[in-house]
Amino acid sequence: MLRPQDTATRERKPLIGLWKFRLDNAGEGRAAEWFKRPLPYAREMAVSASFNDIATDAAVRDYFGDVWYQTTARVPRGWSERRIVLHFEAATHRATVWVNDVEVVSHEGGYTPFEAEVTEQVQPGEVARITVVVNNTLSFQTIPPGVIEDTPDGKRQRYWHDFFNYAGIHRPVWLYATGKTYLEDITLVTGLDDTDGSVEYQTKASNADGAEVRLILRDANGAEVATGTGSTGTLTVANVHRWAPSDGYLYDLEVQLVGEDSELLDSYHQSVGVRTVAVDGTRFLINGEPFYFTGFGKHEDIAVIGKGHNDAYMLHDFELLKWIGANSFRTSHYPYAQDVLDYADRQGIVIIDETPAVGMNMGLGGGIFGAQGYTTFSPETINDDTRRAHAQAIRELVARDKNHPSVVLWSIANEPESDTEGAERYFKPLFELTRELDPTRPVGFVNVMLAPYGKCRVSQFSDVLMLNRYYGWYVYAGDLKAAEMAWEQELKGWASEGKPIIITEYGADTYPGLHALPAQPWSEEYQIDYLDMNHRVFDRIDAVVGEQVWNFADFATSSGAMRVGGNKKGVFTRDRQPKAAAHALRRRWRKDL
Ligand code: GCB
Repeated sequence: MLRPQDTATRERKPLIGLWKFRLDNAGEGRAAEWFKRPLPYAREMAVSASFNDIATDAAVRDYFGDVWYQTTARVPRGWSERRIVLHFEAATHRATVWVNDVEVVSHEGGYTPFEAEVTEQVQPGEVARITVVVNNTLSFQTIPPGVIEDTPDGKRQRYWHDFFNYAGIHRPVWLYATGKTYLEDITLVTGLDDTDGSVEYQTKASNADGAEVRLILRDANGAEVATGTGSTGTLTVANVHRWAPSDGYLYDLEVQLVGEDSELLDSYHQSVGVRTVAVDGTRFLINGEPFYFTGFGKHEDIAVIGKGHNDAYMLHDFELLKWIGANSFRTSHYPYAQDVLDYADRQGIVIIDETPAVGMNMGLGGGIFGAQGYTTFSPETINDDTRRAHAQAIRELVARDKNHPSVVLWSIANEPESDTEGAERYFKPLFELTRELDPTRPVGFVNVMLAPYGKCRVSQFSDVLMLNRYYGWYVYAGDLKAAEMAWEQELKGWASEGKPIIITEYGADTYPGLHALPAQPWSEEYQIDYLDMNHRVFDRIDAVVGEQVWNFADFATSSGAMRVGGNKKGVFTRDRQPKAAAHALRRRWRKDL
């Protein structure tokens, strides 16, 4: 699926702004066919934003079930004879869409795009009614998983991931038009041969019998550097300007479908960063050169708008990454908005791209999330149906992000149970699937402290070991000396596996403004000492090729005794002001200062 674009043959119309909205507490909307008329008793809701924090009411914030969105859009008059498509960049966690009275699409999974052709349902020049029922309920068969529990006070949604279950239409919606002959997909693989670059392409088109595929590759100044024809092939770029960390140089590949009479039937612009990625022993190579990841696990998390994408915040976050000397981040714990990936491409920021498979671990967080009382992998809990949903989440992530040069590594899950036979059985085919979908990038998953070196049965499938460790926080809190010894011992074990290791999480909750001398947990001083201790350990182990602090910024979680107004492990506050540790990290990471 190609993201909507304005080109010589395509036009799009954003459907963002205020939509009609209502909760469906009684679950009556589908049977009552609310899509057939103006949404009854609706309030207004911002699209794109999570709905949870807009109102002042816990009943809205903590709501789970169906919520309804509705808008009307006038279809541009000029779109007669065009193929018209309604496109959602995401609806969390699932949605069904009607255009006027007709159901046009349903989609499962909260962080990847979906669309439906609606040519037959709309009239150019006329107004169309678009109704969406979004459902944010999590079950053992969803990614991420959750469960609805009965309590004396009614039903409650529980889940095992440590971030708030923001939901709604929190990414843009588009109506767009193409010709009847159109490009469906483009897949690129780039390579390097000394000073030459190569761009291997594969295109897919629809209703394109008799049409020719033509390709024009232009450099950043718009100068043509290579051309080609045919639906698959390879372009060569002499003296290529490589895409590299902190040098987000992009070429523009225009793919055209041209008719017999030279008529331009479709045109799509795909940016291309020419680079290679490889694992060699314990080294992680970008363009053949060892790369050391510095940066963070992040979240899409902003006051009031929740997981809504916001360009201003995105730009500011990247400014902070640059300021602090971060060259990378992980899209913990779900695929981020496509604008973020596009911007990372342009900025030369390196991405570990993660699926929404988080919270698949019933052994975790007894003290944080309450006693679990479930078995992780079992016919009643995470089972074959869950794995099918997980496989689909991987397929959609790779399909969406395969052409981003910034994406160098797939993370197919965060901290699942991984020390049992059930885990091994569950994950083996998912690794195989990911490699089949994308043979060009390394694949891994993020290992949890409960499956330490010697116990994990899933790491055998990973090309890169990604470890989340909280020595000095969840264990040995306040005793950094003991933490340092235990951590180094475990890490040496992992290093003996001969794979590159990225520490994808290490962090300490820190209440901004809390000071303690000598340092104590939760103080700004302790966060610095904690990070220093970790860095001493990493610097002693060659196989460590990256450090990503948890977290870039404080973020919202479900409430609980372990969380003070959310998770406070941010190096920046939720409104993006630095804690003292930000300055310390900057001194470590900014080699130019
Ligand atoms: C983890 C999780 C992350 C949590 C973090 C924490 O291991 O991967 O989602 O937020 O720990 O702060 O406990």
